[in-house]
Amino acid sequence: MYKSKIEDLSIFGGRKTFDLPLHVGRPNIVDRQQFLQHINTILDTKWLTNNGPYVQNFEHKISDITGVKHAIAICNGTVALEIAIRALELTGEVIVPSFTFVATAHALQWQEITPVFCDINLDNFTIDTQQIEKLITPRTSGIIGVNLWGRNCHTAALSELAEKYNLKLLYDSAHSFGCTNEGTMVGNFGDAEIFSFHATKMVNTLEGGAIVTNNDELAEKIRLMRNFGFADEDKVIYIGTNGKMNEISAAMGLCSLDNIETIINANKQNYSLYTDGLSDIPGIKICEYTSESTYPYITLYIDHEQSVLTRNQLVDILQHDNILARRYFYPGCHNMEPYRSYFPHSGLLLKNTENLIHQTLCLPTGTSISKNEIEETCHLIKFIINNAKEIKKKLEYKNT
Ligand code: T4K
Repeated sequence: MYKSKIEDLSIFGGRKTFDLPLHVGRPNIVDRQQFLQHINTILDTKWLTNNGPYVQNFEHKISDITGVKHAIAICNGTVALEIAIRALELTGEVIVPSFTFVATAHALQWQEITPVFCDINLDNFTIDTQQIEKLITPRTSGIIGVNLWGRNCHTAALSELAEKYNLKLLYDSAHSFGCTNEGTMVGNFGDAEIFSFHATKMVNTLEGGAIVTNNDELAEKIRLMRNFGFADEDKVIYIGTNGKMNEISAAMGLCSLDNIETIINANKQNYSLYTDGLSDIPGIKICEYTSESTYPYITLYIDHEQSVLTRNQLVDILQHDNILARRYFYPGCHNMEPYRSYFPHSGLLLKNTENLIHQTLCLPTGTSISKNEIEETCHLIKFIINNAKEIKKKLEYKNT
């Protein structure tokens, strides 16, 4: 039911637009029957984990789709980052954007490597290649580029920098499985890349991730590190961890991959509905994708001066109406602990990040949101912004 007066907004006591919450990151569950059959097979064969047939099959499919020589399935994206960082022998300092999920920074700090936060480009929210050079010190051992929200880093410039300064180059492509970069599948860049297959990702394995690389030696090392460093039954040759993916996760991943076109098409259709529904709203811009992306996130950019309401006020109003918009990636890694205490002034170098953390929000997409729900969401946002001055006053009054 469309709202016609501001008292209809749930934040002011009106009925919620949706009875059940609409989530950002609702899992794509595409073929329940196939998944249940796989679970039965796994239980019958009694092979649950430790590089079982489903994991191997999943890895082959990842390699086939991305065209990367080696795909190593891992229990989640964070551990994938941790293993890749260790296998690449990163030490000292690594340059990384602050505008990312905190796992990117934590995977370094967890191994006592200092994440040195770099600003981002405003064209596509990826690491600012102009700033990197200023952050390099004798302790710098690598760069982690984050392909944020399915948008590509400036890979040519990053490769040039890595080569010039003899740095390792790793990509956090947690959001970018299935995307291409100037015609090449994401996964083929840098020394290695990682994907996340968490429940909230376009392709999901419940919890899961992968490291992909075209480097034979590195791949072998990563495989061993994923399994405690065992080279043979009783022979450990590296420090390792337990980074293995289990068979049920891999089965879920295979179901996702079998239906990847359906998921991408749903994302594209949602993006086009949002683009139509949110056009011509003052101060609201939907962040654009090129056709190289899988359109995994719907991100809005809010220009406070034009929209009158702040991003936080808009998120608050939407959440009351059961549209659980998210403030990804607020407040930026540099404003989270322990980084905030370690480097209290790092924000001074992060001008674009400091602005963006107050200006973006993500809306629901994927296979579980309907055309009707998107249209109602867009209509609600339009209604809110069209009545922004009055709403702002009422919010101020409510908070006094
Ligand atoms: N690098 C980057 C750039 C990343 O974005 C991430 C993870 C990583 C590395 C690390 O990869 P993983 O170790 O996670 O594989 C979520 C995800 O947990 C996280 O995977 C993701 N990025 C991040 C962007 O978002 P939260 O803390 O926002 O999750 P949560 O629990 O609030 O869930 C998000 C929404 O999804 C909620 O509204 C509820 C809904 N949801 C969630 C789950 C798990 C469901 O409807 N069903 C579910 O099963 O981090």
